[in-house]
Amino acid sequence: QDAALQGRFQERVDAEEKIEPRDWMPEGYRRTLVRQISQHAHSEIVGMLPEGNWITRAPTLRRKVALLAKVQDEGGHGLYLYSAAETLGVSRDELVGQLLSGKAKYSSIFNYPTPTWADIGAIGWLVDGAAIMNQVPLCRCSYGPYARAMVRICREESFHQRQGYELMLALAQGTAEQKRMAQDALNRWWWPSLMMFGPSDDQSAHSAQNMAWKIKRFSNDELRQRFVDATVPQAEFLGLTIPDPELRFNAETGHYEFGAIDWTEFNEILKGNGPCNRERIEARRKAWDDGAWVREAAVAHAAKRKQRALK
Ligand code: FAQ
Repeated sequence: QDAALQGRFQERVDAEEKIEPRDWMPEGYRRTLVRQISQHAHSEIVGMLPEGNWITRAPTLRRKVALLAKVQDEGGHGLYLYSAAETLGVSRDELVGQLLSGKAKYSSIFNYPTPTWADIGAIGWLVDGAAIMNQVPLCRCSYGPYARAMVRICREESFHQRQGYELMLALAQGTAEQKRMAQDALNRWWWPSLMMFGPSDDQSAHSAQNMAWKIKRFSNDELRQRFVDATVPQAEFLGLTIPDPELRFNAETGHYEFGAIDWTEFNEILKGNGPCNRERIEARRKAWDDGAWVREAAVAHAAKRKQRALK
């Protein structure tokens, strides 16, 4: 019977029908989605920290308002994504518990520091740029609640990316010192941004099954290549240099070829040994502890309302 259900499920996926929370689904499909959606949600929430570092120090009111709105959007993305994960039968408390205990992963990129204002530009341009490349295909993910959440998220990410590029443009066209800051930020964020797409295809444990289930539509390497092809001309327009001596355009393939990624750095970050891993988790634990009174008050308020309704 299970084989028949599996067959019917795969037919629906192949026919591009959306799978909804109450539909039958293989246990592996459910587990994979919980893993990916919750990691994605954690990334949004932890991703608020590197930029949050600059809200109080943004150079103008206009920049401050834009950054505040962007970081707030990221909190919102985290919440839609936790809600999408909850439709698969896990609770938000369980997922947050996995983040705080160090069991759950979040994107490697958020373990790097943001020492200068130019980092805010580089994050918007490169990190949101990479996020969009990876996430636009997720709007067609076979799981309905995740696909629908991604539509709104991608629209907002697109604004975030422009915010970052415009900031980089202002720096690149500014004083020599500002241009130097922009180049320094590009030097530090380029390779980590390429790592965001995940391990190379021959090392990617989940890709083949995820693509058969139409959770992923393109492989990690395909998306990484698209990102490089889109971003190199943007760097040229800024008058900045991509920190890769092996980068060159191949006129025959129409793609940029790039140097080898340092996977040791990536693996160390995944093991918790990146420059900011400990700081990020500590910040989230503190936020959880400091928010205890809000959760208690919300529960007490809900209980009171229920009591009143019974009277
Ligand atoms: N960091 O077999 P695969 C954002 C793990 S954007 C850490 O290839 P899969 C917006 C992977 O989980 C960032 N871990 O896995 C923003 C797996 O480990 P596991 C978040 C990584 O799932 C911008 C193992 O390596 N975006 O937040 C990373 O098929 C600015 C093997 O990998 C998403 O999460 C990594 N970079 O493909 C916010 C998008 N890459 O679970 C604030 C949704 C791989 O077996 C500011 N996710 N791993 O222990 C995806 O598309 C996929 O999950 C991939 C990985 C592509 C990330």
